[in-house]
Amino acid sequence: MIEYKNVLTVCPYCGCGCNFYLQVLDGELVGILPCKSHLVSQGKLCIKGWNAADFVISKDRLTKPLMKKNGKFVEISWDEALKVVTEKLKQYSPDAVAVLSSAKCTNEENYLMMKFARAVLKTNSVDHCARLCHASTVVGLGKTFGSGAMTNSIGELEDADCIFVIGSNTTEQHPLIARYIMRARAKGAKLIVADPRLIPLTQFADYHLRQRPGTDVALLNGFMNVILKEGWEDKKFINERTEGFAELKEVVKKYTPEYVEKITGIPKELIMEAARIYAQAKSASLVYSMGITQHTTGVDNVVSCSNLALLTGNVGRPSTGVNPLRGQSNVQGACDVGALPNVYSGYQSVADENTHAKFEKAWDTELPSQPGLTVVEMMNEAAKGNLKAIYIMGENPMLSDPDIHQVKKALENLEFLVVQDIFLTETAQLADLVLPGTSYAERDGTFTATDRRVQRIRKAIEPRGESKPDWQIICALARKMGSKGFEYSSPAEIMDEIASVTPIDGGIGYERIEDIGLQWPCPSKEHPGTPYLHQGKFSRGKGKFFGIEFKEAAELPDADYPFILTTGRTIFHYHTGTMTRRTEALNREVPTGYVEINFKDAEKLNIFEGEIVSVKSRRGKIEVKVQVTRKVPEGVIFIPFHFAESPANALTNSAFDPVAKIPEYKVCAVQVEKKPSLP
Ligand SMILES: Nc1nc2c(c(=O)[nH]1)N[C@H]1C(S)=C(S)[C@@H](COP(=O)(O)OP(=O)(O)OC[C@H]3O[C@@H](n4cnc5c(=O)[nH]c(N)nc54)[C@H](O)[C@@H]3O)O[C@H]1N2
Ligand SMILES: Nc1nc2c(c(=O)[nH]1)N[C@H]1C(S)=C(S)[C@@H](COP(=O)(O)OP(=O)(O)OC[C@H]3O[C@@H](n4cnc5c(=O)[nH]c(N)nc54)[C@H](O)[C@@H]3O)O[C@H]1N2
Ligand code: SF4
Ligand SMILES: [Mo]
Repeated sequence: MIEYKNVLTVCPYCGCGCNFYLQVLDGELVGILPCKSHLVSQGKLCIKGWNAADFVISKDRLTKPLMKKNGKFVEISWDEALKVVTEKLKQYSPDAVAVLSSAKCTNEENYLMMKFARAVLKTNSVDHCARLCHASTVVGLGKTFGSGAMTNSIGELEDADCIFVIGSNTTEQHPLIARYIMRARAKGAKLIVADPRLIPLTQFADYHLRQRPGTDVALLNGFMNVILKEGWEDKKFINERTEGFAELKEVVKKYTPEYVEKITGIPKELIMEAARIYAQAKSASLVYSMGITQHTTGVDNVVSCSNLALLTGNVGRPSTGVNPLRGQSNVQGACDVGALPNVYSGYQSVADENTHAKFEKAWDTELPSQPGLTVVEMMNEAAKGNLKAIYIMGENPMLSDPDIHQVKKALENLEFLVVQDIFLTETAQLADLVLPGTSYAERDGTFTATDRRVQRIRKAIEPRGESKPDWQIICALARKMGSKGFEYSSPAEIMDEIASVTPIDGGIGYERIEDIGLQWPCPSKEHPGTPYLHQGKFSRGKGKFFGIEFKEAAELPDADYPFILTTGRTIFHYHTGTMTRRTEALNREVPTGYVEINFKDAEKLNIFEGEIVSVKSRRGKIEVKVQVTRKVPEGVIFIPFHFAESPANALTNSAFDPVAKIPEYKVCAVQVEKKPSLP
């Protein structure tokens, strides 16, 4: 009998959290249908969402555990695989092991992975790609507001009077959020975009502020200088709801529009005009992403965004706020449930004695209290030989981490590397053992979208071959290592445990999120969830200003490396391409890597559209196809990091923000060379 069904689930790509139906015919995945009733996506999807079935049924999917013997992978049984992993991991002291969790995996799996690291391996060295992404947000907004998450909801953007997009290519990277910005625009809202590149949104912007990369602190201080000079600040809000104003006022004094023009290259009139528009709007929403966070001054940039919103009273009301757009389908969730080296679920500090005692009691075991290593630190320690084994679930650092020559050295230096993925990635190829996980379409769980909305993903088809859901693999390993507390019968049961130890998720359970999901904080079963944060009171009490001085990026152009390289994404591909490059419709649009170079620079270097050039930094060199364009300004080139054949991260700098430890993906110095032509 032919069985046909539609299974409602969440898109596995970005943090917009769009819902769609997986169409299943006779047990096989045959297509995607959008979901009209979903709050955010409302029956729309971007091109990746429409095509999110292809990679699931790819022939390249991992179907059996693999072990490297004499330099080659051979298939082994699950029994053998689990035995090898447990025997190996048991050999090492807690300081010599680390775990990378995954924003592609569910909340339940991330919770289990951090529980595995802490309760079984006895280390707090658990981290994930949020470190490369919004670590600056978690630290920065934590300091100023007390909570490092998007303050408002996606839908609220539509009713803002002014939207200030800084360092977010929203149309390409959060397409279904960009829709709400466009709707606001259609209703008459003013749009300010601060971005060094021409991006689709700049066509619709009332003001495009085109700064030199890495100068956002100066720009934001410039806004605040103008606002204070003109008396446009919200005095009542500042008095009643904030602290630290005097410090801020003192610091921004010298950031006059003239001075800021010198640093950023943005004409002072534009800065003055844009500052006025933002300050005088009844409700202004600030939206940011990697253009703000991925700098050695990432935390400073985030705090500056928050300073501006506090100064003008644009927090704690609908359609206002400071809105970091979280990237991965479940990066918000992976952070929320504690896949970070310094906190348990719900951002409860590992260093806090009461929290420590609470988790020791809940999990009935001894736990480490020293915060663990972050992503880049793990690679550094592995290179030095201090870290001996890493267990990576659903990440591909061999393409996504900065300075991949170093990453390769580090991973090769390990005594034992286990990778749990759905494909044999560049990272998995270096592993001693590879465990096959299932894709999002083959298991149950929850993802948390960027606006803190916890939503259900649902199993539509059976796992490929012998692959297993990540949560089952972690549980099987933990039990094999002799640990208690990993006997779950379903993801729903894991969520109940999360709710029981995590105040912000206290009221969340599967029975409540069958339809539309719930936004944390949701402390009790009666609580309706929280569309916007900090109403009446900030999570930390008062909102805090910090006076922030501008600092240059770690590596600036010079005579040898005269260009600034900035890296990022295109709408058609996702990160290291494991999924989108196995999707025909997407590959057809952008089949290989490229470098965007300004037409004047191209002319000076005598290079042409489509030509292959070499791009070199102090760390490496790649060959890549040229796109001559106006999208980047003179002196700046852009390379997306999706492509293994021209990996941007062979060039990037692993210098990181001192507190958030996020690497500077958005600025480093490079040279572009025309290749000698054939005789
Ligand atoms: N199609 C697609 N969508 C994605 C992803 C993907 O890989 N592909 N990844 C997801 C993930 S994990 C993330 S984190 C998000 C990222 O989403 P975004 O942050 O929007 O994407 P990026 O391309 O990294 O960079 C954002 C913008 O920052 C600008 N920029 C560069 N340097 C600076 C600077 O110094 N200052 C300012 N103000 N801007 C600067 C760039 O020109 C770019 O327009 O996207 C998510 N969505
Ligand atoms: N140069 C440069 N580098 C960057 C950035 C940049 O802007 N510029 N951005 C950074 C940012 S913001 C991010 S978020 C990181 C992303 O870095 P990564 O997280 O390393 O990149 P992904 O390709 O998303 O890796 C996810 C992996 O999970 C696998 N996977 C998918 N679904 C599942 C599943 O259900 N289970 C398991 N076990 N595995 C699964 C995929 O096959 C893939 O190998 O890259 C960072 N790197
Ligand atoms: S906007 Fe994001 S969540 Fe929505 S369909 Fe596209 S990739 Fe998926
Ligand atoms: Mo990200």
